[in-house]
Amino acid sequence: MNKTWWKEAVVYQVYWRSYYDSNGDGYGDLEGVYQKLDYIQSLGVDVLWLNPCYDSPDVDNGYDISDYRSIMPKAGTMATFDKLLSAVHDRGMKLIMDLVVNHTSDQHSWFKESRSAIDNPKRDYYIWRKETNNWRSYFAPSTWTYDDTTGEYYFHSFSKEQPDLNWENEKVRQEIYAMMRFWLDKGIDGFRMDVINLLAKLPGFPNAENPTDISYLGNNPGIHEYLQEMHDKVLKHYDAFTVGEIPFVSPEDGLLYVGEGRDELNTMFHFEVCDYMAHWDMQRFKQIQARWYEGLWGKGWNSQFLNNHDHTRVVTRFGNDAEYREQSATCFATLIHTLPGMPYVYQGEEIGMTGIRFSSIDEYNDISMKNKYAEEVGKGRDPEEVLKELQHLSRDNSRTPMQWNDSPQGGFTEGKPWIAVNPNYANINVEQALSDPNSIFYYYKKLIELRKRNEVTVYGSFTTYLDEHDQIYAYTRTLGDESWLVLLNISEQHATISVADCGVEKLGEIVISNYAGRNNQEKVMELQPYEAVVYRV
Ligand code: TEU
Repeated sequence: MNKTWWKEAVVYQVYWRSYYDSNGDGYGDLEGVYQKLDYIQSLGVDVLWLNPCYDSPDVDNGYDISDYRSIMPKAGTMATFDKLLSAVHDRGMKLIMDLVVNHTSDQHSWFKESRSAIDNPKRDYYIWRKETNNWRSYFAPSTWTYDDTTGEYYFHSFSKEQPDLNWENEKVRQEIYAMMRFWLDKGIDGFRMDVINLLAKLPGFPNAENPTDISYLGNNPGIHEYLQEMHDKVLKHYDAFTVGEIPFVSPEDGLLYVGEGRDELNTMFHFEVCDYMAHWDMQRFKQIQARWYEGLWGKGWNSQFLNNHDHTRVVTRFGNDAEYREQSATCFATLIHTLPGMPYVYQGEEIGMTGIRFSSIDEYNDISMKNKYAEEVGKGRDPEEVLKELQHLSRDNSRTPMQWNDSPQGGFTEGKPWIAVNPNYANINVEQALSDPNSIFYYYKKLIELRKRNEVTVYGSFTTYLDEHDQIYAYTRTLGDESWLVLLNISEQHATISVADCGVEKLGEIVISNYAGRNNQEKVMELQPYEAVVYRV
């Protein structure tokens, strides 16, 4: 298997607007990220993924870009960006940017020109039609919005403020490739590519049999030609790492995007867990991991993550953010850092930050949730019932500000935060974590160190045991004569297992564990709630 730097890397995702506010305007900013680089570096991560900070009206928190080559004022200036990039490199880390090229903001100059007249030279930078179809968008009941000026509809996979670019237009592709070179020439180390499999549209926009299954938005004919052209015109000329955000994809299709030799992307995120598993389901998770290992191992590279800026924090969604918060946080961390694929740490995950429940829709910011709430209440449904229904998976669950200490606003800002700080900041914060040698932070730090010192967690084969067990996830990673056994009790109940059922005769040294007192002499083990233990065997 080809060894590369990015296969051995751990990525830390920085949602800058919620990271640290350096100027008291209530928003995190790039200067704030710069000031926290020593903290980030101390975790041992290799790559920072910076969510979009390009100029934007901020309808979708930066995923509606109005100028790809300037920095959003609330984030800072290009000079600050350059300072941040240089400081990341000085610390031996890399920085990847979010590439959002399926759509722009409706305030982008391209769209303003395109919508101004039927015969405007930039008209077909976007997708215009006289009639619509029955497709839903991610953030609206229809993918079409009527534009009075020219009496036609334009297409948007997300909100009406995010018109899709027309990738069939070569001029559009050239504009995007030039923009990518602009950022790569500044020295960034690659891109996280936003819904990159949506670039190609289903020819003719036929009505869908089931419009609520929006998978018609992705993986359409032409997508691989676009990505191979992007690789040929841009990526192959740089040492650029790429990870594609790829919803609606199977392992077989995924291989078409990340297969070695396909000359498209290096790695990907699939969403079989985060988009379709609202709560923890061990059997389903095991089956997903088995299919993706079977589909990609030795041929392409996968990612491992359980939360990000779009998905509720792992301890709240899949673990236990009360009695077993620390145990479930470290149990899931062990899972993510020992499964095959590249681990992603979402800011705050390393200190066990939790999701929130705001009591009013007015406290939420997420356009996806607010649009859905308006749509459902607009049907006459009880607002309280709709709010309760949407809270669990609201994207704002993971967007509350980073909790630095127990001072007002968790030390995030001296001003009024753009979104409320989780009230539990007084006891869940970085300062507390750094002062406690047994904190979640130091457990993450140790996991990341272990990955750096032991290639078995990166390149080792993956064999599972106790497959029918609903609480225990047991698997080995093996590379040459080095083999690790990972035992995870992903449940609130105790679970008793026999070591012999895990394919090993004798346990070796304990590599890492989240409970004290475990030894390697046991033949039968009673694992505690959310206990994680890794042995050399
Ligand atoms: O997200 C794509 C998207 O719609 C996700 O929310 C989806 O539920 C899943 O995570 C991928 O299937 C990207 C960005 O991450 C998100 O923040 C943006 O709002 C969206 O694209 C539009 O750019």
